[in-house]
Amino acid sequence: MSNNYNYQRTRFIKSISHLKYLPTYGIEIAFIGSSNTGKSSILNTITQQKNLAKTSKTAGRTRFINIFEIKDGIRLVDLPGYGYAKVPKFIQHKWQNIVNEYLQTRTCLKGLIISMDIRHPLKDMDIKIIKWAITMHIPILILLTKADKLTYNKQKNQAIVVSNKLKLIDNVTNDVQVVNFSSLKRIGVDKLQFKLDEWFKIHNI
Ligand SMILES: Nc1nc2c(ncn2[C@@H]2O[C@H](COP(=O)(O)OP(=O)(O)O)[C@@H](O)[C@H]2O)c(=O)[nH]1
Ligand SMILES: [Mg+2]
Repeated sequence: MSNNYNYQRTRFIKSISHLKYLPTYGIEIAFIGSSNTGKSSILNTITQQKNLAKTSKTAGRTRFINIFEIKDGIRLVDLPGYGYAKVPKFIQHKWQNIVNEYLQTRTCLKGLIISMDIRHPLKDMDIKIIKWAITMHIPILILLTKADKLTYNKQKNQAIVVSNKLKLIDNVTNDVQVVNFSSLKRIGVDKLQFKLDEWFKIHNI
């Protein structure tokens, strides 16, 4: 099935440090996850633009909410990463506050892509966000990123392990889809686009 949205035409709108600068209409899918799990790379990969979202070798650099537009009223949002030890606690809190506020108040938010390094999945914060999203009826897709770091068999096994662990979490009654992803090897790109298409279509845009 071909994609209905032209992700290659995605353009950067702005970086914001406060929610009051967010657009007030349309719908958004947000990317969330620990720092350095490859969130910005995912955005570059699905849009086939090398430098759309700035990637970083130094984790924790993305302090702002970065807004991208696929077309008018349809946006992708790169949220600041959480849990980078080398950043002072008070700064971490500031970043997390904006993310918390975004999650709690943003009515445009129609789906969450949660990125977890395939080698270190389901950290405490990941589980908190998964539980929260399910309670709020926000659809989620879990990407196990940097899948290229494991052999094919280990990748497959890890996706099963994560799916099974999710089933043990309270509230996770509906099946949460877990997809192995690699920006480097372009693993899982079609599945991610398919999911985004599906979510956008629900809202008839
Ligand atoms: N091996 C591998 N490295 C990746 C992949 N995606 C991102 N990286 C690397 O991981 C680091 C963090 O990536 P970035 O996209 O900036 O992560 P973010 O902090 O979550 O936005 C960078 O050094 C990337 O080159 C991937 O699919 N495979
Ligand atoms: Mg980033």
